[in-house]
This record gives sequence, C-alpha cells and structure tokens, in this order.
Amino acid sequence: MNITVTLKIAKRLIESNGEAVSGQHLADELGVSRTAIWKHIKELEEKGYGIESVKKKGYRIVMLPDTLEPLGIQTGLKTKSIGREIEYVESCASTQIIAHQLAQEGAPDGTVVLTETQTAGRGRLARKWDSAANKGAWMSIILRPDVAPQKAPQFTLVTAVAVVRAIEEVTGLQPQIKWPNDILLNGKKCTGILTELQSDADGIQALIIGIGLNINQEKDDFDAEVQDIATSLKMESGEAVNRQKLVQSLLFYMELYTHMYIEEGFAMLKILWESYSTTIGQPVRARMTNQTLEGIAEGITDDGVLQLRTADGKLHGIYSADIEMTNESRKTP
Ligand code: BTX
Repeated sequence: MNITVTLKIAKRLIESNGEAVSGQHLADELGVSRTAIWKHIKELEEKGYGIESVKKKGYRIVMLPDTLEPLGIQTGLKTKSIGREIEYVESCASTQIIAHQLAQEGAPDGTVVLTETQTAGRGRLARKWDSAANKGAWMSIILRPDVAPQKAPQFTLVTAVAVVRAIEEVTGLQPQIKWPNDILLNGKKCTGILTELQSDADGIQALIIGIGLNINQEKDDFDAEVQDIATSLKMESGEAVNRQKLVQSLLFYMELYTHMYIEEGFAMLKILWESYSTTIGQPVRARMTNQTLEGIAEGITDDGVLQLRTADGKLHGIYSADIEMTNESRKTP
C-alpha cells in the first residue's frame, strides 16, 4: 500500500469540508484505479478515520482520528513556518531530546516535534513531566530567531500568551499565567513550558520550546503525586477537547506572537501577558536556589524580569524562581 496516496486521499477528503468526493475523481487525480482508492479508504478507516460512502456521490469524511499525526495537524494549519515540518513519533523519552538533536542537524525554523506520550518528559531543573498517552499534546518547537541570547527568556512569556489564547479560542476557558511558565485553570496547572537554548559565540543557534498541554486527562490519568495540583482542559470544561484543533491554534498563535516579539519588541506582549497574569499585584513567595523572598509582585520588566517589592520597600529583580501565592491555600510547584 502506497502510504503517500493514502495520505493524499485523507487530505483531499478533509479539505472538501464534509462534501463527498467521488471515487472516480480521486482515481483520476491520483492516477490510480478505483479499486486502489477503495483499498486506501479501508486503510484510512483502520487508522481511525470515519469515512462514509454516499451513494452516487463518493466518500465523505465524518470523523478524524484522535491523533497528533502531521496529516491532521497540517491540514488547515494557518501558519507559514511553525509546524510546516513536523517530526511525529508515537512515543519517546522526551520531545526536547529529539528537538535538540534535530536542531543540531540543521532542522529549519518552525520545526515541531510531537508525540502521544513521553517516558521521560522533563520540566525545569530536571523535574519530571507527567505525559499520559493520547490525552495531551507533548511538543517541542525549534525556533531560530535572529535575536541576542539575553532575549531568550521572554520566549517563555510569549509562549505562555500563545497557549492562553489557543485554550481560550478552542475551549472558551480562561486560563491564567503564573510567572514565568505555568498556565493555570482554577489554580491548577494545565500546561508547562520549558525553554532551552543552543547558542555559541555567534549567538542563538536554536531555541527549543517545550510545551506540555494537559487536554483530555481525567484525574486518575495523572501520577498520584501531581493529582492535586494538575488539571486538564476536559476536567475544567467537562467536555473532551479536539487535540488537533488545539495544537493548530497554538501553532498559529506561536507564530503570530513570536514574530510580533522579534519584529516589534516585548511591549505589546507584556501588556497581554500582564492581563493574563495571576501573579501581578499579588503577595508571593519566590524560592530561588540561594534564597527565598516574600513580597508583592509588582510587574515584569521589558526583559521579562519579575519585580518583587519586599516589606522593607526594596525592589528585587527575579530572573528565575518558583513562585507561590501567599494569599491562597492552594499552591502549585
Ligand atoms: P516545571 O518544572 O515548572 O514543572 C514541573 C512540575 O510540575 C513537576 O515537578 C510536578 O510537580 C508538576 N507536574 C508534572 N507533570 C505535570 C502535568 N502533566 N501537569 C501538571 N503538573 C505537572 C514545566 O516544568 C515544564 C514542562 C514542559 C513539558 C514539555 S512536554 C514536551 C516537552 N518535552 C519535555 O520533555 N518537556 C517538554
């Protein structure tokens, strides 16, 4: 079975937006027999596509498989560069590892690594990231922006804004951002972001932006140690969420906002980020490797540095820390 023909048929059916496409048309377009088309349709059904035969009209797609395979993601994707190359694997240790390797081998700007499950998904400081099979979107995006290395940390903030916009658009939920990299729904974490850098004397070679989106998990799908602090879009909205649509929307906003940041700077995005932030204006505890500070989070600078005012009136610039809100009982790591 020629897999390229199978994928071309799927693409053609998806793009016809629910209209039936005749078997003869498909056979003529793809230069194969009608019997071959029928066999490819069976193949697609085995892959989880719901395809209806409409009498005298042809084939119509009625259901997409619940996978993150490139075909489904790229059909209808509204981006120019992000997601035009997708490396998809059903399972892996961590998409960050694959993305680092691909970046070193010269993968183009906008390459995305996507998987259904990770056996060693990682968070910051080598923490574990729980990546349940077929329930989330675990991905790494390779970007090659022409910016100075000190502009790299803001990409985490820009990504957070893109994640919030995508979740809002697809589910109507209203997530909040906890500085610098957590996306929360009702105080629980639904997404984590991990930005890593490949750089040399010439500057940034590649940014590897890891995004872990909890989408359709139930509470029991999470490891016991995160069940009380994690949530998924399904748990919050009460409905299963189309993973393909969410990833497409996220890639769209990633392209929009990363370009905005690269071309126009951080000012506009900072306003968006602050509007979604749960941290700003709140009393917080910032745990850093060498000290812990408590105070009011007053805002972020144009460099993405958190401004924390302690009780003695001093303003501290926090570059990296774990933040706890000190005015609520529920705490996220
Ligand atoms: P972080 O260090 O801010 O958060 C990690 C902490 O979050 C863990 O210690 C745990 O308490 C909690 N946690 C673990 N798994 C989950 C989960 N599924 N939902 C909610 N909370 C959880 C955040 O690091 C950055 C995570 C990036 C993950 C992506 S997935 C694709 C890519 N590949 C990879 O290996 N990592 C990134």
